[in-house]
Amino acid sequence: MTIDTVPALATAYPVTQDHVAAFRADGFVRLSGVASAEEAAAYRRPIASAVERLGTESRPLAERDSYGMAFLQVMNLWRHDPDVARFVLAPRFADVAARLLGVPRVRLYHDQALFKEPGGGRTPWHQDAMYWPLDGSRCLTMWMPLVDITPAHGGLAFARGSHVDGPLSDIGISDASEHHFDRLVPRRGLAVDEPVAMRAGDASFHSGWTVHKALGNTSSEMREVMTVIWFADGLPVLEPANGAQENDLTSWLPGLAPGDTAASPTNPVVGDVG
Ligand SMILES: O=C(O)CCC(=O)C(=O)O
Repeated sequence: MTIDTVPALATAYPVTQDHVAAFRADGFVRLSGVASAEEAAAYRRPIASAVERLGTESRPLAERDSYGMAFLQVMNLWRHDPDVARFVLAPRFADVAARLLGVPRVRLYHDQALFKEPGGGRTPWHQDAMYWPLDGSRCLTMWMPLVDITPAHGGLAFARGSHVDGPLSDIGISDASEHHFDRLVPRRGLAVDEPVAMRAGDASFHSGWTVHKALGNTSSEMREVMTVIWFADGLPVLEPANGAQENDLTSWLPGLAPGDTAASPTNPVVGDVG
């Protein structure tokens, strides 16, 4: 497939005041039809083929730990495939991200495909920003299935309002994080927004500190999901608070140090919709 055959994704998605209010209050929002069925279908092939080409996991599910069983995780696809780059750098998606954050512009942090295999395990409760040397309240993730999914494919659940107090643990995605948040969520009186059926091209957007998890995939089909993470333009790089953040600094903000503006060549500004 050549670069001209994938759709541009350059028109605006109609983000409403209610979407913004929900994102700010709950820490996430679910939006229908961010990409049309045709647009999602056009990108499914290059993304799935990049996952196939670039993925490194070869162990059977039974030989993996909880993290490894949760998904085939392939990052930075946009740097390897021009068609996937059109998706990751799409003005429409970045414009939604900027509107939800309430900022003029966002920069790309990184992308990752999260394909949950049939029989793949749950994704334990966690907060993404625990991995990021950035102000997590100014970062967000788009999670978009490229195929129609039901909760049984491994839908995403959110703890509503869990983003407001920033970091609630320093535990990475693991059985320990699941255990920690399984106790913390009810103790804080947070409601769990259960997974919903989604059409290819629907998407959820969640804030960096929102506690979330995904169900295991009990279906017989691959859950093909693509994610993109952005942050508000102008953020400073923070002193890494743990080893995961040190790794992220090297991987996703190359050449930068704490105190620098987070704007390496791999963090382009995105978002000018037509
Ligand atoms: O797709 C999953 O299973 C988990 C997704 C997730 O944690 C994320 O996108 O931040």
